[in-house]
Amino acid sequence: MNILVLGGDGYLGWPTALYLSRRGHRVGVVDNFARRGYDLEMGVESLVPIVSLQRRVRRWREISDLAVDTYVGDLTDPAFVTQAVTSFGPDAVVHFAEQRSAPYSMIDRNHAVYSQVNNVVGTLNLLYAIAEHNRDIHLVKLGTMGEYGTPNIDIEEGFIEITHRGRTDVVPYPKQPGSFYHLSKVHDSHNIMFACRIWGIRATDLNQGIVYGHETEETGLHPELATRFDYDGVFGTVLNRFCVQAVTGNNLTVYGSGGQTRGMLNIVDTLACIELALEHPADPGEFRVFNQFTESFSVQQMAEMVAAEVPGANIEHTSDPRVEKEEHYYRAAHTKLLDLGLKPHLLTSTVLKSILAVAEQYKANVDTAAFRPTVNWRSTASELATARGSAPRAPADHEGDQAVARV
Ligand code: NAD
Ligand code: USQ
Repeated sequence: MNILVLGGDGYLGWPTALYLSRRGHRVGVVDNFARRGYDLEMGVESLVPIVSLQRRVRRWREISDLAVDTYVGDLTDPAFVTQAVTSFGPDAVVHFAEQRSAPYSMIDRNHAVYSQVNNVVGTLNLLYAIAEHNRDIHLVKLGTMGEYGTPNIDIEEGFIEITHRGRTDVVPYPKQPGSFYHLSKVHDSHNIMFACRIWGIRATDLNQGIVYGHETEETGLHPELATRFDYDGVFGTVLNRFCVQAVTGNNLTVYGSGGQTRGMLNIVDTLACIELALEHPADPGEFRVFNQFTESFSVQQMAEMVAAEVPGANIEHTSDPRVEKEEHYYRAAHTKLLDLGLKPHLLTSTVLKSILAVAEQYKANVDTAAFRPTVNWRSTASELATARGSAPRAPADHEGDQAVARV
């Protein structure tokens, strides 16, 4: 297949691009380097050093003899999106290219507006480009389990059958997300579902849980193929953060009581799920939803699992900077990808040891000040807003790349 990977310079997009390239697909990568810009804005860096996209792509070609096309630009620019889609001619588009941090979206008004415009407008431009260029393109879009929130009933995969006053219908599962970022994914889902209905587009919305881990078969082939590893209080996700905190002798920061329960998956399963969705495309006009996670754990359980691997590691309960339920019911369906053949890589002690080993290898790069949670949901302007100003910026240039489009 010809597969265009949007957000292909990011944590998940880059390993996905390599994985698909190695499996014989023709791969193109789209990115505007906004993620690298957030690092500059926040004053943090990936724990594991990453080289520029162009250098990554050159290194991949040397190692594999496989080419990856690159398109540097911003999805909120409709002309760029149309040009990338028409010139690459994809059979499928895998769309990772969004601002993905809940805390970042909650810094202040400008960051909330930026996150929603970036994500919703980018996706809308993509839907138009697909509708105008080729309605047969299969859109595989990264959503989030956080779209559902934590209702007091079982979570279904996208849709729920409801009987109301004697009549029955199947409707989108109610959404109660917990940040302006998570809300952007809900808005995307509605727009994609509508586009499928009116234009006959085929789309798979992957409501993914929290991803952990770092290395994949392909990224492990050379240090210049490494993907990013975030551990800071804004972009670091919980399990990866706990691993870095543990190996650096810092407390594992459980927010509140730690009863917050989330669907989790290994980064290698993200790649497998994308491949399964691509190999079994949605039908024309179909909007389908897969819940993409393999296990669920409470934050407290994850902290205890990590602490058990690192002698002397200490768990600290801080007050929760977010507005979320600290204790709640959680049972979410996730059978559709298993039915397609997913073989989960579960969170064993061996897997934890491998993430801890990455953290150990690069611990000299850790800025311990970055662990601190700096964004509070209850406030309309966090300390980051006043300390850093509020206009997110993409870096202007990366090793001679074309200038990136506006952010
Ligand atoms: P990431 O921030 O590392 O990667 C996203 C990439 O998209 C970045 O390289 C960024 O520069 C690019 N991008 C953002 N806006 C863009 C725009 N307007 N135009 C072009 N490129 C743009 O994030 P990630 O962790 O790889 O996540 C990828 C996707 O998966 C996101 O949509 C995220 O919401 C979703 N997701 C991630 C996780 C997780 O745990 N990491 C879990 C569930 C869902
Ligand atoms: N948490 C702690 N301590 C920490 C960090 C986080 O207790 O040091 C808690 C948070 O309060 C939250 C949970 O851990 O209850 C998860 O937080 P997170 O930052 O790991 O994940 P989240 O903000 O939900 O976002 C991440 C990705 C996002 C994706 C989402 C999937 O950044 O892109 O959409 O996971 S899901 O959670 O299923 O919505």
